[in-house]
This record gives sequence, structure tokens and C-alpha cells, in this order.
Amino acid sequence: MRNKIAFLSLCGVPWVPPVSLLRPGKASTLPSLQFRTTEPPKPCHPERSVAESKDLRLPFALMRPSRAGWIGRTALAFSLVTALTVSAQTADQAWLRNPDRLFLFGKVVALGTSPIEQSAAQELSRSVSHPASVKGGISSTFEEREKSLTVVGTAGEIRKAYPAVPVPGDLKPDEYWLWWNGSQASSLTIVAGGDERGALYGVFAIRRLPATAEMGKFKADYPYRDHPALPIRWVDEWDNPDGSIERGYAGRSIFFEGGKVREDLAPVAAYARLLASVGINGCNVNNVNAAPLLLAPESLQGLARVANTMRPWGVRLTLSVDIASPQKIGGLSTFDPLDPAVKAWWTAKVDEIYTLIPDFAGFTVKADSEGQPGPASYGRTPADAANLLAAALEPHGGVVLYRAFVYNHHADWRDPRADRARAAYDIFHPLDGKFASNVIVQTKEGPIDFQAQEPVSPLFAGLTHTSQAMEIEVTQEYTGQQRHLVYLAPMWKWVLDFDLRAGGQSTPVKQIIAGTSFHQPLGGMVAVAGVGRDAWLGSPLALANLYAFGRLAWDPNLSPEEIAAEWTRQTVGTDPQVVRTVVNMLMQSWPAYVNYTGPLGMQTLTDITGSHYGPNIESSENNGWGQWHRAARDGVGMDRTVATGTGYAGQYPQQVARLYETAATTPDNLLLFFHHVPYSYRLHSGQTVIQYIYDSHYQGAAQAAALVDEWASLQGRIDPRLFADVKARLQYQAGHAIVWRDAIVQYFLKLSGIPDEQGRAGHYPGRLEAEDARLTGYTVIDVMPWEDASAGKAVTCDRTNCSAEWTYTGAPGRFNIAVQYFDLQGGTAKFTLAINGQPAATWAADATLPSTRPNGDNSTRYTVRAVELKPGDLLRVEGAPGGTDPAALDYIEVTPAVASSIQQ
Ligand code: GCV
Repeated sequence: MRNKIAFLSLCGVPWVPPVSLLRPGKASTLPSLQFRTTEPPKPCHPERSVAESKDLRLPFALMRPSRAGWIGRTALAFSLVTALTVSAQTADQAWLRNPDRLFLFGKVVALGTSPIEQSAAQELSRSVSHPASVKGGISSTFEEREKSLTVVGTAGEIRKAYPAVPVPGDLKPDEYWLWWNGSQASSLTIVAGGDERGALYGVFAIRRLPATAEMGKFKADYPYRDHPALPIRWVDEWDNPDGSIERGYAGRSIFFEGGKVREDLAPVAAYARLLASVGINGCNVNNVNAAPLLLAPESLQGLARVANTMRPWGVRLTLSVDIASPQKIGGLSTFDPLDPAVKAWWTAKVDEIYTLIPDFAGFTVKADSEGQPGPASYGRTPADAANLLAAALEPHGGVVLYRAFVYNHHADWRDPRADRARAAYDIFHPLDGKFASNVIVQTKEGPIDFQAQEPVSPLFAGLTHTSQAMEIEVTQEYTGQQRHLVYLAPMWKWVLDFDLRAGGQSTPVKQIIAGTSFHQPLGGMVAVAGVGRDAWLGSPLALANLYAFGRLAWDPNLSPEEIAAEWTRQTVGTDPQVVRTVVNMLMQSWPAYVNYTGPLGMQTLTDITGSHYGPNIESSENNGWGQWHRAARDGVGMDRTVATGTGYAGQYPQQVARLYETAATTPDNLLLFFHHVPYSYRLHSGQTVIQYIYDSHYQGAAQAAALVDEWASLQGRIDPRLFADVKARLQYQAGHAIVWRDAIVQYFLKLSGIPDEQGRAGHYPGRLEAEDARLTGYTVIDVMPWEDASAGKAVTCDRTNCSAEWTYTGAPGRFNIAVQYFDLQGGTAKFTLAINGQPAATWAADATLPSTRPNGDNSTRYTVRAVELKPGDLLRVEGAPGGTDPAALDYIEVTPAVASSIQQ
């Protein structure tokens, strides 16, 4: 089927629209419109017809695409976290599948010929051209309605072509206005933008509206207009020229391979379309740990191709730069920001970039941070470095996003006053007012580093004369790396709404970064996205985070539930039970993750110096990285008070500082971030700290298991491949949540010496340790860190086959048998569970999990269900190493078979 679009050059036909207004229908989510009939205006000269499509001549159509939308077309052959097969990226994997319903009248025309307006018109074409959609959408009344017209253009173009249409005179850049009039048989719909990008966003709003809660608003506020709250809405990709992605969990880069920009940029175009659909207007394509050679002329040619690919979607290219580039690639002996030769080098380099990329958006800078060079080498400040780049960019309209993520990663952990959390404020607050007007200081949402739970960075209130952006992470570096379902919008929303009370006034973060609290010219929100070639984020439900970022950057007042519902309707399905269930799962997922990975503000208790994935409690301590939680025999938490601690609490404006200064007023969920307290300290909830640690971890693991059950209730209601894929992921997550639970609980049990009131910690009914089994070939090892294995020990095999055998001594009945093993990188081991010599299950340890040593990164649970057992039965696990994976085994656990997956 050919899709064609008509581009009209219209003159101002004096067509006066009737005053009849849209009356929302009572019945469905589709308003049944009542119009006074009128003829739409005619173009004053014939269409310069680029193309025309019957498919575009749709009435207010109800379209139902086939269910194959989502992953259906992507051959996402995924078996658990097992070999994550690389699947091509398509926009409908994310949320741009053909809409179930579309609010659109008649033929679509774009008034302008710019690439962005063409994209806008083509987007509507694409939405209605799906054969399955057409089947449901074209009705017998099609012919009656073919006179209807949807016109896309800038406000100026619309005004010129349709002087009688009341386009507001004050539409801002990126803003859109939707208006229509006429009858069902013959109507005019206008999508006007404050600029071309605004028109494009208007088209995406039309596409989204029927699937969103905005529909109600749409009815009430006709004509509908909307603009983004924040001018800068960028994604940062941490892609390296070799094609790897720092903290990316979805395969290789869509931008780079082998040191160059990839030939095939089709995924980049699809990505730009996805970004545009939620209003994202900039994409930084390279790692902030920047490779200076990307600024070499041949690289810039490649980057210009990327910019050209994203431009039709209004997404501007931005780059991370190494501040030492003048020295590293420019042949200068210095990169001192105040050196005239350095200034001249940057000016020439920026001019070169703009020759190739006229709409280049600007630079992101990581300097003096985690080994990156910076102005400190010359005794200069971040303002000196930022202003150097800003001066070069300013004539072209470019901006500098200078990251406040600057800290000493060789801090002295023995010094009770040392505190990484203080660094951003200590360094940047004194520079407030010294940055050029096109510099934006980009601050991570919390003072440490994208932990599962942190307080809001006090720096937002510490820069009242500087434009600011907030940086968040869509890629789940510390929040389960896309293997765990963790919908982060509730956390971001909490930060956005947090009122820092600067100067005693209401100053929520969302208003500070919009530039409104302190009357700054710029501001924004930037997300480290981490998309790759494996279905964008490697995991279907993780895409809700990318969607949520865009929606919150557009409108921080949206609720995470609303956003989750929008995403679900557009992506998983519109069945109310599906929407309810998925929204519920998404909303529970972050609190659950916090519960089982590090509650009370301890931060994510993960392997800080390595994978950032599995549990490793002591890895945070006794090193210079400063992610300390100070867990000790006497108590836990870091004293950050002014009175007795690091003084960090005093960086907040007075009212907030007072709140955090005493343990009694600090909210429970951040207690241990601010205070070192004994394990017996009572929370506001009445529980002791230690009991909360036990309870929350058991609760978190149970919540993770409940996600499996909730998802299971959707069987038959959603795409079967999506169902199977997500189910396997959730089962893995439920098993890994138990690894987390047991690691943290046994660690704190040992450290505190205080038993669990409920008797769970240290007691595992039905658990049979591998080290206690009759072993053939297997040898017992100490697992590091010890808390990552049950009782600290496991067994590994250095032959071709080994086995561990136990005699069952419990009551007869039906049981689930969970086998806890370690699925290491570097090979595929095989396991068999045999009962009385008969194989009950055989599986391969073929996941792609971190680490080449057995630990909490790769501890994995495989459950064989509903096995009949009687006393005396022999339970035997056979392990066959593969490559460097030694088929390591921790334990088996025999628990009564119940319908629920809680026993994962
Ligand atoms: C790009 C954390 C991450 C690093 C990242 C850094 C940053 O430390 O682990 O991979 O580096 O943040 O934001 O610069």
C-alpha cells in the first residue's frame, strides 16, 4: 500500500468557521462529535501533490491494529535472562505501535515543506495506514467524509492560509494548538505549532490523546494547547566509538561501531521518532567519559549524518567533550581554559561543527570527575571551563551542560568528616552567578549517584543565579539493570515535587529546573537513556521509564500512574484489566526494589566497585569512592548532621536542613543517609532499625514474587510472546530478590547479633546446603562476598561432571524444588535435577549476568514444581561445567507446592 501525503500551498480563503463547538460524546472514549455542517475551505491553488493516500482520508476513525504489534514483529526470542538474543529495534516495541484509536479527520496536509513538517504529516499517515487498522477504521461513510481535512503547520503558516482560524498569536517554540470545526462529513482540523517542532508535537499529541487520560482534558479545554515546562529535554547516551555502551544493558550502540559512526542509521531515525513522540528535543550520542577523537574532522562528518537523521524529528545532536581535547587532539601543550590558544582552538572547532551541523545543540562536560581531566589541573574552576566552551557556542546558539558530578574518588574513608555527598554543593555553590548565560549546570537528582533511594541534591537550591538541569538515569545502573522491573517515575516525581524551601519560599525542584523559581533563562531535564540494538532497552517493560522521562520533562505535573496508564494502553493493551494490572505492577516495582536492595536511605547495597548489580555490602566501605553507609557492630548509617557529622544536612535551605538534622524529624526512608543509629533505634513506624531491615527484605522479595502472579493473570489477554518474555524475566527477578534478601538479612544478622523477631533470618525451612551434600567431584568453596551464598559457601566442579546428593527426610507430599546455582560468564554449564536417579529437569546456565566468579551477581534460581516426594527419596543435582562456568551450586530448597509463585 502506498502512503501518500499532500502538501498544499494554501492562500487565505475567507472561510469563516461556524461557532459550533466540539461536543464530547457520552459513549466511548471517542467523542461522538456533533457539528454544524459546513464546507471546509479549499486551497487557492492545486495541491503540489507529493503523494496522496486513501489511508489518510480517514474519518474520526476507530482503528484496531492486529495484536502482533508489540514484539510480535521482532522475533524477540528470549528465554529468561538466558542468552539475551539480539533483536532489531522497532518503534512499536516501545510505544509507537499503530494506535487502537486515532482522533483524525480526513486528508492530511502539511503547509510547509520542512523535514519536520513532513515527518509530522507522515506520522499521521503511518498511524492510519496499517492494513489491520484500516480494516477496522474505514467505514461505509468514508466517501462522505473525504472532504475533511487535517492541516499541519506553524502558527504563521496557518494564519496565512486560514486567516479566519483563531490561531493564538503567542504560541511559543515547541508549543502546539489543536482546533477543529465542521461536521463529521466535512471538517477542518488544525495542528498548529509555535514552530515546526511544536506542530510535530501536536501530531504526536493527536496520536496519543485517545490512549491517554488527557482525553478528558482535551474535551474540556478545546481548543487544546500545550507547551513543555522545560526547554531542555535531552537524552544522554553513554556510547563509546567502539560500539560499547557504558552502563548500557541492551546490546551494542545504534550510533557507533569500530570507532566510527555506523553506516546503518535506520535505528537512529526510529529512535529520534520515539524521542520526538514524547517531546525530547536533544540527543547526546557519546559517553561523558568522552573520546576526544570524536572531534576529529572525519568523525564530525559521521556525526553530521547522525544529526541529519535525527533532524526530521526535531531532535538536535549534542556531544560530550573532553575538556583536554586541545591538548589531546589539537596539538597544544595545554588545555588551560584561560589560555588564549585554547580559546582559539575551541572557537575554531565549534565553527567547524556548525558548518557541518547548523542546528548543533551544544556540549555536555564531565570534568575533574572519576579520572576525567578538568580545569582543576590549572587551578581553574568549572565556571572557567564552562564559560570557555560557552563563548565558542554562543554565536551559534549552542549551550553547555556542565555536570556537577564532580567529586574526589580518593576520599579518606577514615575521616568522619569526609563526605562525597557534599562535593557538588561545595564546588558549585561558590560559583553561582559566574556562569555564562548559555551554561546550564547539570546535577544528578541525588547527591551520590543514581541510587535506589537518595535525598534530593541540595545544589538545586544552591544555584539561584545559574540555569540548571536535573540528570536522571533511565538505564537501570543501580536499579536492576533492566533484568528487574523497576518503574522509576515515582522516584523522579518525588524529586520533581520536592520543595527545597529556598529562601523560605516554595521552590519545588520542578520549578527550579524550569528556570521559574529563580528567573533563569534556561533549564531542563536530561536522562541517561542507554538504548542499544536489543529492543532499545533490552526489556519490554523498561521502556515505560524512557516514556515517563519524556512525559515528565514535558509536564512534571503528570502523575506516574497516569503516565504508566498512557504507556500501557499504547503498548501492552487497552483492556481495562490489562491497564489496571500493568499500572499496579509498575507502581509497586520501585518500592519493592528499594525494600530488597537497601532501605532507609542506605543506598543500593550493591557491588560499588564492580558490577553495580548484585549484593555486596562491604564494597562501599573502606575505599575512596565515598558511597559509604558505615554499617558496623554498634549501628548503621552515616552521620551527615551539622552538629556531629559531615555537615551535609546544612547544605539544604534552613527548613529542610532542620528536618534532616535530627533523627527524630528525618523521614524513615532517609534515616540512615543522615544518621548513624543503633540497630535498636525505633523508627517512626515503631519498628527497630534491625527489624525493619529484616521485614523490608522479606516484604520486598514477596512483592517481587507477587509481580509474577499479577503478570500471570494477563495470560490470554495480551500478546503471547510479550507475555512469555516478561513472565520469564519476572520469575528471574523473584529469584534474584531472594538472593538480595538473604544476603542483606544474613549480613546484618551476623553484624548486629540481634535475632529476627519473626525467626526468619538465618532459618530457611527446607533448605539443603550444597556443602552438606554427598559430593562427587564438587569441592566446597568460600563465596566472596560471603553473604552472597547461603551460609557463605558453595561447591564448584573442576571435572566434566559433578554431583551433589541429599536424602529427603521430610513428610511425604508435593513440593517445589528450587535449585540455587551460579550462572557465570564465560561458558554455559548444564544442570540436571534427578529424583531417585530419574531426571526431573535439565537446564542450561546460559544467562548473560555479570562476573566470572560465583557471587550475588549471578546467583540464580531454577524451580522445579509439583514434585512428589517421600522420606528416603534421593535428590541429586548434576552439574556439567561449560567453558569457564564451573556449574557452581549453592543449595536446594524443598517447599510445599502452592499455586503462588512466591516460592520462586
Ligand atoms: C559515565 C557513575 C557510573 C559511571 C558514569 C558516572 C557519571 O559513576 O557508574 O559509569 O560514567 O556515574 O555519571 O559520569
